[in-house]
Amino acid sequence: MSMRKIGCEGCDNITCPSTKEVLAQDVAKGVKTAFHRVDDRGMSACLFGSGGVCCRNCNMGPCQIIDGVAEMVGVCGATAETVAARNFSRMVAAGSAAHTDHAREMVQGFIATAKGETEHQIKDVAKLHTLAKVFDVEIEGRDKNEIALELGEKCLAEFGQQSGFLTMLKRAPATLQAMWKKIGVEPRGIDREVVELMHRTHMGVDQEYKNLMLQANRCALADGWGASMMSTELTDIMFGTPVPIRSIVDIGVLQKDQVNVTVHGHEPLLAEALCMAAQEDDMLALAKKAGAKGINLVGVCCTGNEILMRRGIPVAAGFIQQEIVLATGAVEAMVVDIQCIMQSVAEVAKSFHTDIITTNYRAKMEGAVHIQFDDDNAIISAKEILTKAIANYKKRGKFYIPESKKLDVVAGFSNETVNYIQGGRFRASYRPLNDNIINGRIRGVAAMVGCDNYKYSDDTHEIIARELIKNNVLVLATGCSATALGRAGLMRPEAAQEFAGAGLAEICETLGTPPVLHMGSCVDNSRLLLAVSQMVAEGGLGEHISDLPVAGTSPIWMSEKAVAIGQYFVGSGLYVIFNALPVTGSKKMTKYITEGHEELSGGKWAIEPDPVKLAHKMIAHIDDKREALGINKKQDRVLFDMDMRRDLGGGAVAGVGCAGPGS
Ligand code: NFS
Repeated sequence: MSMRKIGCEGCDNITCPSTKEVLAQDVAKGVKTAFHRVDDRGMSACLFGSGGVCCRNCNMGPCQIIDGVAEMVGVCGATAETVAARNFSRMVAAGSAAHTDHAREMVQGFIATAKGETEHQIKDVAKLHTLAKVFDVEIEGRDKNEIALELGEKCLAEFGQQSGFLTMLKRAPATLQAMWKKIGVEPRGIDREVVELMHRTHMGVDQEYKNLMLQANRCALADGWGASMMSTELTDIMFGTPVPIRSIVDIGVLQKDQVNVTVHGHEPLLAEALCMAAQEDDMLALAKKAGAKGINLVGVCCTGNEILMRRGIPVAAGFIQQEIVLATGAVEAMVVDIQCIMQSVAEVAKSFHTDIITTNYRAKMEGAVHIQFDDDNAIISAKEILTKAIANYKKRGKFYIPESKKLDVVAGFSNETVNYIQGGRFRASYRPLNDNIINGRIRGVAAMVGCDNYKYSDDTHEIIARELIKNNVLVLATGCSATALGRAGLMRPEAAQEFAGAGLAEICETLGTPPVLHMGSCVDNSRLLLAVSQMVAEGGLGEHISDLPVAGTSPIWMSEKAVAIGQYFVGSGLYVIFNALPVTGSKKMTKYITEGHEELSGGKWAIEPDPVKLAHKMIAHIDDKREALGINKKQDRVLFDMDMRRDLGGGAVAGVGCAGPGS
């Protein structure tokens, strides 16, 4: 195969074979990607912006602040720490707002479903009952739709609630709830906390950085324990709680003889409707009439993760591959809704027969076709979108689809599944995980979340995850991090034997799981909050989330949502490490979030740009926590006999092919 030189320095950040292969083809010749634009910008990042000390919040500036230089405060007198805290807080507010608006749509879709106004159904009745109890909704003698309607309305009310506190805070350990109460950061209502944080960052309002950070905490907690958790839970109830499922993550999942439709964005209402419509006879007949063998729906970004987790639909691309997937020339339509969609996809699509179809009134784009997705007529909307894609099939010109690398992933590790595989249906629990952390086979747990970013090598997630699992740290992954780790082959059960340390490999072999567990999309980071809460409740690993040998990272983040997620993890007691944070222009603010914050919630931030060092800082944190718990003793390697295996698996050695928690 003749390879065209991709030819940009940013392209040095590409290690993914499929990405390289596509960009090297003639068909991709005219395509400019963000990798190229990182180069073309030809200037290094502004130091004030990177340090978080450029203030644009009023028209006396912009003011660029130099920490410690008396003349270089803002015109209003704002200091480096005030400006850094304001900018950081605005990122938390924007990230939380994004999750909030997504969650509101899901709750409204859930209510409409309960009323019978959509084509969807209440699928997971056991989970409906569990959540109904959390919200004090009566379940005895009531129809599932009746319960769902009351639950949905109670959830919706929490967006506009003005006082009291969010219901799902009570799912946190009592110790954490007490801490939140003591420092006054229990979120009262979801929208209220975003609005108040925006208000407090306005010129001349909250000028005490630590006080401002309290509200940043409250806002982020409203996201994690409110909006995101509601979204995950109600989506599971409506579309099914994920169970282990095999699929593929690679650009090579595009099909040469089918109508390829990529669904990109975040809200699964659209994606689910497309999945249903793509299987209907009239759509398949239309595709055949156009000369195609079928309709191949594949995912991009977090929507991809949603339909991978619940339906096993392959993921074609993570965030940094959204242009690459179009550069194959083999995509008839890229259907997008909200968030993480680069404006450049419309430009890339111009080189091909591809339509970019926007579907949400909130998120339009020049050069795209807009077909408004209507929840109440979801299948009709979905069919209109697919009809447009099918019509493009005949216009397809030269294209190139890389050979699929056929690296399977096993996804679907919801909390319910993790409970189930550890103990079967009758003894489902986190006990085996806690026990194996205590006995040292598993050193600790790492959460890997969030984005990819063109500025850094695309194998960063893989480097970190390999280092962690080699050192017996179990990895829980979500979002584009999960996609990258799937692409790297770390979500196959066999990866445990190939790459994990002996203790972790033994546990994975016993349970039949990969060493990296896919827990879903970015809103599904709320699953991680419940996982750590359950680890505390199970006992033996301390009384606080902050006692657990657990660490989190979003190592090459790009979205403000990642900052909101990081902050709700920190506000819940976790250690969270990013490669960079725009606060370093202020010494006080940096010290506060990396040290002082620990006094508030037990959690703190850390910053480390080098991926291997970052992994080792996570491991060092895990070891510190093990030491404090008195469990950091070296264990002799023990070979499991059958009795021990039975004990570990709660009597059932449940493989990933199990029917799952809801069965
Ligand atoms: Ni989350 Fe990052 Fe976007 Fe999903 Fe991907 S870029 S913060 S992982 S798709 S939201």
